Amino acid sequence: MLEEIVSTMYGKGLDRCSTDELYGALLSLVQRKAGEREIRGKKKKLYYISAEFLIGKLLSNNLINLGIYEDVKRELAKAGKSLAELEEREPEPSLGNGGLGRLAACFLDSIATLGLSGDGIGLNYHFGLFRQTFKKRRQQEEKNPWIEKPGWLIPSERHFSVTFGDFTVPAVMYDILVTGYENGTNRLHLFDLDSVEEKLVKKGIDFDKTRIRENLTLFLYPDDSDDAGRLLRVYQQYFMVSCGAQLIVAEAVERGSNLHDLAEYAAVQINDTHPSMVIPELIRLLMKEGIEWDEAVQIVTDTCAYTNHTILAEALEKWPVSFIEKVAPALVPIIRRLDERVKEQYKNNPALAIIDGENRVHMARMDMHFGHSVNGVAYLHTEILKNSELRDFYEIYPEKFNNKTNGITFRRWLLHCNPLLAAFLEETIGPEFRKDADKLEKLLDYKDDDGVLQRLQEIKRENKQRLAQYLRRTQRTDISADSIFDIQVKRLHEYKRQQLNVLYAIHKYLEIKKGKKPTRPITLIFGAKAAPAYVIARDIIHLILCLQKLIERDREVRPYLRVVMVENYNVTKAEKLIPACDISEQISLASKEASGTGNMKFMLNGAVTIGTEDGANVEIHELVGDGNIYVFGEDSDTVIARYERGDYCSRDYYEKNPDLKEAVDFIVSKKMVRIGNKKQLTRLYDELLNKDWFMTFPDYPSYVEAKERAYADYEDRRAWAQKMLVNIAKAGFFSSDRTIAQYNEDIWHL
Ligand code: 26Q
Repeated sequence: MLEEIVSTMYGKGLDRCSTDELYGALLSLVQRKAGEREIRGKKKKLYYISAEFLIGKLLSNNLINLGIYEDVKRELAKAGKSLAELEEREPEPSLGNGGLGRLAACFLDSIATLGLSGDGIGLNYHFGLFRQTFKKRRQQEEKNPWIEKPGWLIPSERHFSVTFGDFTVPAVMYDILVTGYENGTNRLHLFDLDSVEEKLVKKGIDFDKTRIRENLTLFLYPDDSDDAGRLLRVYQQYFMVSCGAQLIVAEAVERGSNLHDLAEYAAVQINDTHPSMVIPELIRLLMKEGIEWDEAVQIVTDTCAYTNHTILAEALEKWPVSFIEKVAPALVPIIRRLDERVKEQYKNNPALAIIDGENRVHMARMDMHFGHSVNGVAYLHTEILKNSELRDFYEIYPEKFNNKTNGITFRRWLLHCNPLLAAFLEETIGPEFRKDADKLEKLLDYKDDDGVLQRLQEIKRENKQRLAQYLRRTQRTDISADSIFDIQVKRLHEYKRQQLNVLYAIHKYLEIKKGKKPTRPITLIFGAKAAPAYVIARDIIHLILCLQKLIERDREVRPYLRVVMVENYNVTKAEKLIPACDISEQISLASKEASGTGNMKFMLNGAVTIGTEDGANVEIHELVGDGNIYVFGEDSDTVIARYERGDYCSRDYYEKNPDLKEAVDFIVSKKMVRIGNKKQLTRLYDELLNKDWFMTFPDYPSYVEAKERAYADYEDRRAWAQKMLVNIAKAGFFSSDRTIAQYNEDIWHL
């Protein structure tokens, strides 16, 4: 199959092609085969609008979904070529920050896999999210170019124009084909400007924030925590939704809509509040086509649905009216009119208003009033939205609220990233699990089968060895596959509590120094990017890197404990780390992690979770049972009540617990300050002692206890393998195919 392609493309044999030529040939093969399967001719279509699509590398995944992975691999091998080398050559598009963006990518895969008609709408960030490097034990940011020709982007025929306050720009659209697993193909539409000037980026990720025509799609905004460049972010958002709305309306008309019936032709899912301006923009477009106000509002409400991904108040977007006035003046009268309607209807509750007393537009409130569905992303998260965070809205619109527990695509997070496990599962329980994730439960029949338990351990060990090799090659760190791999990888945020894990590492270090050695060596692996302006997050990275160095240099401790921080954690690295994990760290402060999706990926690959009763951990716990997860810490009710009382004092815990005190004090010890930066370490120490907003200290004792228990249990290798088996067997629920089927059943009705 490839032989023919390279012969037409380059006029030579496979064996004589360069890596780039082979890659080009595979691109063209995939694009052709994927194009043949496009899902067309359905009346109603879903548009998943999102500022982020963290799609990861596409080649292998597409080969798997098209059912030609093995054939291609074999044909290449025959010519002495390796598919792995081509996989490595592919750049990773990093068009997302973390969970929300990766979820959008898993959803596109499942939508196509279920044969539903649904496209993604987003932006074509030229440099994506920053690439992380470590210098002097600190995070540095670099641009991350990923666009190449030939590549996955297909320029489209459609052109739009977007009018901002001071100028109008012509927009271009690129498409990436999204293949379903042995099913149809949809598209991810990424909008861009021809006038974007990559040379605007000088050092690192610095650029002139004011030159919108030239900078609009240079970078994905890396902050879910700070304020700089907010105006540019609003420009990005309006650009995205204006193009998206124009596309939605144009395609609906092409499919036969008269626009009065738009809701029968289009469903729009708003991924957090970043695309919320699509609501007033669609109203504007409908009114331009002659539809009256009341009807336009109703049509848009029937079309749009909103997903909430966070309960952190600071992440709920509120834009000053003046920003919108500057960026999208045409939307201001519409938003004001929507706001008047709300204020008229709910006179005595300012918490329901779209525009508040300080002239800020609350995007989520607009979504809840003028969308027909509001969903959280895990059972606990949705309960918290209904009962506390969005309670006022739940009271007026109980019928709009629903839960859709997140999921992950098993194509990428099992078949692709863990071929050994996938093959063994097929041998043991047959191939049905590939299409129907619930079939993984058949594995439970083998819970007492020594052969199966043995093989699960062998596969884990093999994956650990591969990871060790990879880290040796890429980061020059030597870790042993005989140690316990205890992994925490996710964005760096105080609520996710990497600092709690570090406190444990320090505790262990001090214990070893005092002569108490662990039964088996422990390798604590971290991976995390910090938002560039998030000072404390950067300090936590600094602390981890200092500790890593300290232990590397310590011949007494090094054989028993290692700390390794993986540079530039991204989808590609996740695919190598997750299959090699023994213990999955999911230790957010209860009530703060909406769902988590890494937790699901680890479970599916046979890691055992240590976690709080937060997000989807609650559902994992319920599925696997007490004996197959390590749960610790205060529950969400306790935490929420403590926030309400406002009486948390971290110093009290510090003073009452000598073990905790010793670990915290070590942050600013002579040893650490010699390796690290005193100012940064002290700032972090002070933050913990005087604030500790995410309450690591109350959970510290139970966390240490849970870790010790898990490490001790690990020594009963057979019993541990049974835990692995139960986790894998019960992971079926977390297939994004299930999640998407529920979205479709309850919200989209495609
Ligand atoms: C907001 C305003 C200004 C600039 C940036 C932002 C911003 C950017 C990204 C706000 C939020 C995000 C990302 C949020 C996110 O990733 N949330 C995660 O979503 C996952 C999928 O539902 C959940 O599993 C995680 O629990 C949740 O943290």
